[in-house]
Amino acid sequence: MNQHTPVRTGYSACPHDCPSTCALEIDISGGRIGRVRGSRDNSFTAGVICAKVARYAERANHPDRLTQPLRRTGAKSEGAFAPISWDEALDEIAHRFREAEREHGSEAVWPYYYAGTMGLVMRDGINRLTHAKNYSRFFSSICVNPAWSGFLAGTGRLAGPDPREMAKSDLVVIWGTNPVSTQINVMAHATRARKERGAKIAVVDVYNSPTMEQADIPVLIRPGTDGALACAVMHVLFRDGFADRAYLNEFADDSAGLESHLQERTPEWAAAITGMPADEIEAFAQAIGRTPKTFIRAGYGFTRSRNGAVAMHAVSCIPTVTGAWKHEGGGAFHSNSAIYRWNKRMVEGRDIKVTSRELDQSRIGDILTGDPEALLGGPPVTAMLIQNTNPVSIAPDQEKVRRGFAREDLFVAVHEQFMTETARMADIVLPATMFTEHDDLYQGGGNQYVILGPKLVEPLGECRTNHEVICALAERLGAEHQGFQMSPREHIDWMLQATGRGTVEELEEKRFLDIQPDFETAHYLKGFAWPDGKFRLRPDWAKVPFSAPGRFGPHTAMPEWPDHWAVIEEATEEYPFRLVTSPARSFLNSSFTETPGSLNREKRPELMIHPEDAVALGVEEGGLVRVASPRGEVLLHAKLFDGLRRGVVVAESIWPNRAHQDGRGINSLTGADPVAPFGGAALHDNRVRIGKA
Ligand SMILES: Nc1nc2c(c(=O)[nH]1)N[C@H]1C(S)=C(S)[C@@H](COP(=O)(O)OP(=O)(O)OC[C@H]3O[C@@H](n4cnc5c(=O)[nH]c(N)nc54)[C@H](O)[C@@H]3O)O[C@H]1N2
Ligand SMILES: Nc1nc2c(c(=O)[nH]1)N[C@H]1C(S)=C(S)[C@@H](COP(=O)(O)OP(=O)(O)OC[C@H]3O[C@@H](n4cnc5c(=O)[nH]c(N)nc54)[C@H](O)[C@@H]3O)O[C@H]1N2
Ligand code: SF4
Ligand SMILES: [Mo]
Repeated sequence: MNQHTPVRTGYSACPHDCPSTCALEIDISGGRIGRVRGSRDNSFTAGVICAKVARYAERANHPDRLTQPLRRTGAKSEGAFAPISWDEALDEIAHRFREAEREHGSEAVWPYYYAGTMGLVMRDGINRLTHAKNYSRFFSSICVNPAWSGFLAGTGRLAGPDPREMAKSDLVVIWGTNPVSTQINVMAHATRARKERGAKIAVVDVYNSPTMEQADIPVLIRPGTDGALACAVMHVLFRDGFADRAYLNEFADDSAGLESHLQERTPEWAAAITGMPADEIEAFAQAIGRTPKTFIRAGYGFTRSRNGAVAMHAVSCIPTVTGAWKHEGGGAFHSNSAIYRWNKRMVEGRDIKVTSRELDQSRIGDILTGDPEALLGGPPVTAMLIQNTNPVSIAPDQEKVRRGFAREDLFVAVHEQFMTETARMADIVLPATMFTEHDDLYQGGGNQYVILGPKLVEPLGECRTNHEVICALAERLGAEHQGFQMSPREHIDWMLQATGRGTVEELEEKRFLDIQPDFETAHYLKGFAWPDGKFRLRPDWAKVPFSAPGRFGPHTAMPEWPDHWAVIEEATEEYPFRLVTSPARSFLNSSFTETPGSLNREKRPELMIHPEDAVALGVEEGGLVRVASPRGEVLLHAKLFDGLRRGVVVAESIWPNRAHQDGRGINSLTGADPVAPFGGAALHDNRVRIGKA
């Protein structure tokens, strides 16, 4: 930054798909952003942000940012494009959408998006176009469905104790999440508890993650076995008198039924499934039993398995057995999504009557390759608009995804900040603004703040916002709704007012709103969110209040009680290893794979493998290995690592496909078969075989 240009501070929120949703303070000088810091005034962010966003100037001011609309000139995926004007680009998209509709009906058009920005206006506005045109709807499934439905199965509500209470806990159990890499603020609050009150930190993971390295109680298990671990913990809690029977009688549906079900779920039983020695399971259970203020921070990672919803429910039963929900600094927290209750009528056009099918995000490979079942018996998808997501890299069953995008009869427009691997497959590429270049409104999934992210600098080059693109297409396509006539700021104001949260001017003044529910509500002291107020130890999945177009996967075979549900992709003789694709610290899904700071730290795509397994395979440190699953194969460099159970391998992800030697990325290995009961992708649940390349 030029030292002679004055620096001012802009206030914003991190727009990325991360539960922390940090409140930011951004240096601005000469129309560009510089250093980014976490806000100290925001009590959840508390001055802490991750390194990749602190270096955001690298991304915002990157020489490879898209700055003008482009039209493909060569073959699909060749990457040859020529600049065109915005009018030409938008006219062509509208023309192709109309053609698709004329040929196959409106459902042939599938607007596709995800959470590359979490701004409520820029992310969700695409649904208004979908609704107004009765295009195929988007069933969002890739990230949260198993986790959210699993949590809801017990509590009935997707919220919990104030996450800042971690600092007041005596035992913080970080379960199936790696906050050092994926949501740094959790670590900040947990380590405060350790420093200020001598609290212990337990970490449940499948490898010695950067978070587990800091644990007082490391709980290292095999992937997809969290249900077994939770059952054994509860077995010990009942057996050794740690169950709070008075609490259970008042607040749970059938604790006697659970207790008898758990009779045989002993630590020895769980040891055989989890790979964790029974005495260590005992010690973990004893720590939970002896510590009334145990705070379980349950993440997403352990739910990205075919039994993920069952596992999340099992984990959420633990504080019900001990009654930890009663205490400040106790209970279980996963997400606060239920507390926001936004009125999205205007932004999403929810008042429009829609009859179109809902296509599953995670099954984009099946959908684009014409699987009749995935298409729900309807017409093929022949036209797409894609915003804020990079499916060619991040979606499961990548071989199919790539075959789908290569179809000559498929028209694709991608609105992006960078030439991602999805953009390279597009017919039209549109340049998108970054969060500092547009107005938006954010909510914290892992906290309780509503944060305003106002436009701070002018858009780079010819970049336009998602909202501008949606409104411009609506006009060309004759889509009508009041929401297309409003500015982003008007949308923010409307949503705030319609939800009873004041006005945009007021929020501008305050920067953020703390909407933490009162203690009694957050801790379920007035009962859980079911008609009888009782936590469901024995879940009725048909009644779980999760919005989905149906039930999927082997949902009719779900266990009656918390359990190890053996539907995971267990290793076989042909595929003797279990592969997990844990998030890399310096990437965020496929974002930040373009910034030098992140690339320097991550170096190259690797497979972490136990040294004894490596010896057995004749694989050496740094050697190239070929990893194959029933769906595809990938080349990775071996990294010998003893912080894993034997037979488990981890590939920190998501590298661009082209970073792999033969251009095939990690999701060539992962599957898109839906997780029961409400869909989702089992990205960490893969059987693989490994050989020297
Ligand atoms: N640096 C970075 N930050 C990110 C992301 C990223 O890619 N990189 N992604 C963002 C997104 S979209 C999300 S949804 C959140 C997700 O954040 P988290 O809730 O942290 O979930 P994951 O990141 O999917 O996985 C976290 C951990 O779960 C472990 N895990 C995998 N399988 C199992 C299992 O069967 N049992 C147990 N106990 N552990 C298991 C993995 O090894 C990993 O360490 O993070 C966000 N933040
Ligand atoms: N193997 C494996 N695969 C995974 C996961 C895993 O753990 N392992 N994690 C899964 C999870 S949890 C998720 S959520 C998905 C996430 O996958 P994606 O939703 O695809 O997330 P990103 O890869 O971050 O891509 C977001 C894109 O949005 C663009 N973008 C950002 N802001 C804007 C904007 O304002 N406008 C426009 N037009 N574009 C914008 C960014 O440049 C970026 O290319 O990946 C999933 N895939
Ligand atoms: S921790 Fe998450 S929300 Fe906070 S700055 Fe980093 S990516 Fe953004
Ligand atoms: Mo996610």
